Amino acid sequence: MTDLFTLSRIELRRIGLPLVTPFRTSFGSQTERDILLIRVELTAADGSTTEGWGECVALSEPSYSPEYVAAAQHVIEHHLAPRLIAGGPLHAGSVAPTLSKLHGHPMAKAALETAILDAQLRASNTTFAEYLATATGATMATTIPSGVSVGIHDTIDELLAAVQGYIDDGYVRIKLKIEPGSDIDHVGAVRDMIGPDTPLQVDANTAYRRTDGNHLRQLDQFDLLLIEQPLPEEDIIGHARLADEVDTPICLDESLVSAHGTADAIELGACEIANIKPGRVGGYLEAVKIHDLCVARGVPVWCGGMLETGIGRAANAGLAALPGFTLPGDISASTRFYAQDIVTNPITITDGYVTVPDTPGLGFEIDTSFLDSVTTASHTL
Ligand code: SMG
Ligand code: MG
Repeated sequence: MTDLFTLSRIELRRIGLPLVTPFRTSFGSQTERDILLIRVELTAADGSTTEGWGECVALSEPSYSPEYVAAAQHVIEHHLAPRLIAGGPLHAGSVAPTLSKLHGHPMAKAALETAILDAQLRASNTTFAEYLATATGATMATTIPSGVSVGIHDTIDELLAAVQGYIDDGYVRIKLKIEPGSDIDHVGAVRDMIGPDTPLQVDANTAYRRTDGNHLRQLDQFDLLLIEQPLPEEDIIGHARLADEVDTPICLDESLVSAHGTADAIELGACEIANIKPGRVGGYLEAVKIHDLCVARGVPVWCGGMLETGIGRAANAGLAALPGFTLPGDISASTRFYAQDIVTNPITITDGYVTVPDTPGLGFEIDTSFLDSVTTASHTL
């Protein structure tokens, strides 16, 4: 029986953080992040209050998915938060059911649920890993392998220099962003440079079409772990056909927005490996359901990234400590994207591994003065 809390305060904060280097994908280039953070205060039955934080992973434009940061803020202020408040006493597990009649907006919903989960765990002095172990019966890892996502570069020389830098940093798996025109040659050059033993995979962010099977089959020679989201997100049958045409396993990212849809994609043969991103699927609790169903079906999973700050990065590391996460995730050191993080205990890597946070809540501590210095707007409901 989970304790119930009153949602006594919700603060929406926008922050601006420059990226240490531009990050280019097939849908565009990011040079900075405009991020929405949610801070909640929960009041327990005994009157004590606890704060919690959640990060909304929506980008500033609807380019990765239909959500974007200003829309997420709007739907939280005008629809999600009012409905949660009207719903009465709550806990993290009641957020999704309460919001289920409101369609879409998984990243906005996830941000709210995450903040409530963080506060609830802090109130009971529980770590996220302890919570997940109790909820699933799983034995949690204490360290997880760290992969890095490398953007598209104009020239192969620039790409090789970037990859070499990440190899030097110790990353144990390289993911290359690809698009038509920056694919076969680029991947081949990287494979030649890093040798056969370093795990390598690619991510197209929907840049190809059903008719590209012959072209993508050229990637088979590079012994890749997977090809991530080659086709548009709604093209499940196309991914299933591609999985028959190409030897490299097909992994879905953008297409997977719920446990239900993931089960269907697996059944159709479209999803041989799953990228689990909590924001994309409506929160960490839905992400756990997807983990569990993939384990039951023998589908390997890994944790994706959305250039998170220390809030989302800590929570992702906790999630990826579940045993079904058998492939390295996009959980890199905070310094891969940011010169300074908004937490005092940013994620770092040691010998290619990230230590799973072990402090109560989702495992981060806010650096209040730095957070204030990068805050661009704040609004309390
Ligand atoms: O957080 O390390 C990270 C980024 C990982 O490549 C990454 N994310 O499609 O998987 C993906 C992308 C989505 C964001 S691109 C701006
Ligand atoms: Mg992806």
